[in-house]
Amino acid sequence: MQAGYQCASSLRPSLNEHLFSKGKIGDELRHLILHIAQAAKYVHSAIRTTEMGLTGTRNQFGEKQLKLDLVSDDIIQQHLCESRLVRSFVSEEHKEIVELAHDAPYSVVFDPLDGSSLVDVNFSIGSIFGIFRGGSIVGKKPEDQVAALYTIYGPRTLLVYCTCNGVHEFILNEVGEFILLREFLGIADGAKNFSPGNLNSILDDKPYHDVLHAWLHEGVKLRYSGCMVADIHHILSKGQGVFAYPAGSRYPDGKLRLVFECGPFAYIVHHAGGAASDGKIAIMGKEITSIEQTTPVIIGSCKEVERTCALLTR
Ligand code: P6P
Repeated sequence: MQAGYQCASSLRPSLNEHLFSKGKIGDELRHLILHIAQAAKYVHSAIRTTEMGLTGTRNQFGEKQLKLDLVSDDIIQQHLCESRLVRSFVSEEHKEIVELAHDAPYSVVFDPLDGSSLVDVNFSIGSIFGIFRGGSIVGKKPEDQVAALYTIYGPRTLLVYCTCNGVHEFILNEVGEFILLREFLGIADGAKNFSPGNLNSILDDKPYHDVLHAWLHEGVKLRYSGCMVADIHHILSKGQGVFAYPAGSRYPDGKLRLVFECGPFAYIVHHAGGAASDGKIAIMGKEITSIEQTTPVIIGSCKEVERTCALLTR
């Protein structure tokens, strides 16, 4: 079947069809994304069936691990391995890079269940993925990703992917298929919503205090859930907004992870017409020096990101 063939149907196209006809990628990357989507279906199920509670262990960031964190991590690992397309992966739940098939074409970075501590209050949580060509990701930059995607497990389970030809949103339907909901999501230059992370740092960070003051004075509405996936999805879904998690005394280098959180979202937001910065440089161009690297992040509507960074660095 020639690549230009379009399936003429009134039904919403499947993720596979959309990747094939609009993803502008090869079969191997398309199959890898489909394996990740398949893993997300099992994570969706695990959230509803896995016993709550802690494992008694901690991840590389010293955070207590929930049983669901490890179950989700195992599910994703298995699907990456079964794809035979992954040379190595880096998971937020592992201290080291895990080598799989040495001659495989891609490396994958992922946070298996971002915001998992919110599962007991039934808030939306999500999984975040970045895909690089080749081997080790240390020395690379988020702009070197060939794809990034996330899934959000809320009242509806959604998947959003980007492969450099726009940002596209899918919903998991009642028969377990991801079908297209909206394509070519865009982010306006100005923000009407703000998500202020690391809020306690305004006590010792006057510039951040001034940023908050400006947003409140201008009537910009607060939207903050405590899960980065949900808060960034809010920006992509509403087409505007700004999310900030600056550094502070508690997190001198920022709290959020460059590899597993900020890098994939910088790639997605960039391709939706938004921007992501650490306050000084674009996250897309920030070199990965270690898998544990954290970074301050201001991400969303590009004019608002620009203004916020200017105010924060005064
Ligand atoms: P705080 C979740 O633990 C997370 O990594 C992100 O998803 C979220 O944006 C942030 O931390 C929330 O941090 O300090 O508000 O609990």
